[in-house]
Amino acid sequence: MAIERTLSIIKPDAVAKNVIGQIVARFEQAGLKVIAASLKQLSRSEAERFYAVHSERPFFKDLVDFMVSGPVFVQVLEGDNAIQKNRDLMGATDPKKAEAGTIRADFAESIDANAVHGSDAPETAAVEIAFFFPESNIHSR
Ligand code: RTP
Ligand code: MG
Repeated sequence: MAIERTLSIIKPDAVAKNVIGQIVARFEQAGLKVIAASLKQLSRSEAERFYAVHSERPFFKDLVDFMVSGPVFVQVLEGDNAIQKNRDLMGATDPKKAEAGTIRADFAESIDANAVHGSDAPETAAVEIAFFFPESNIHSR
């Protein structure tokens, strides 16, 4: 299996619930390593650019409002098959549909406040990682 990098965001709802550590522990238990991390308040412009792919969707304004509602914990995760592994740990976008034992099933309230973001493909992972972290702030180990 290929060693990959993916971008993870612990969203404002989960940061407010004080479960950063519980979520990071799931990544670590699954063999993913945190190789960059930052607690960060996104500006509106940053949230809009990060989710630009959704700019024409009806939920875009709610999504941006939510993403700037408090600090987020942004990380680069590295490991075998990291992109899919992270998506599997997260569970479905709508926590009501997320499998038991996934992060969204256990910590998310709604499709808007759904605890975590994870890159969905190698191309988006590369763009999303570069959006937040210069290579000099990433420490592979
Ligand atoms: P994410 O990008 O945050 O990791 O989530 P995802 O891939 O599972 O879902 P995506 O389709 O990329 O949607 C991005 C975020 O927009 C919100 N959303 N709301 N109300 C709705 O129908 C709706 N659909 C999506 C969610 O917060 C989702 O995480
Ligand atoms: Mg997505």
